[in-house]
Amino acid sequence: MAFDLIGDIHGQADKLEALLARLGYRQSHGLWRHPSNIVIFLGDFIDRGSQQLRTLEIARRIVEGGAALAVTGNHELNAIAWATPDPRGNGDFLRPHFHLLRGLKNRRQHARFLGELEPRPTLYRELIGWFMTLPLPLPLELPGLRAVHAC
Ligand SMILES: [Mn+2]
Repeated sequence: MAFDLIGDIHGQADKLEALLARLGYRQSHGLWRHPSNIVIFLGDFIDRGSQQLRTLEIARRIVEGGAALAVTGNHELNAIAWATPDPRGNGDFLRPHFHLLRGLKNRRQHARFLGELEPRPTLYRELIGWFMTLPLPLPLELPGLRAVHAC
């Protein structure tokens, strides 16, 4: 078995599908598969691009179908922290929304994801939950291969 390593998709679903096709993956029943290879997603599925949800649908289906592994990127980690209330009870979140300087910067960086998912709170929670099932930005250890998102 060989691995195809794909990192930093950042909401570019069309480019992801074009890349998979070019690498010899074929889509059937909404799931991309390769006759011999599997994908290792190196994190940063989200933010920046205009196809946040579609990117996650494609990637998640491949991972859950057993044809890919994935590690978390710093953008997924940020998304988890953005969605998690600060346990110190200061009314803010682990990744601050309201901090005078960092709040705006944090929202701007996450704006494409929030733009697609904030109007869909159930799906939003579900996707944050999926991020939490991925290995954190720690190495994914495989025989002869260690995969990690640089962050
Ligand atoms: Mn990154």
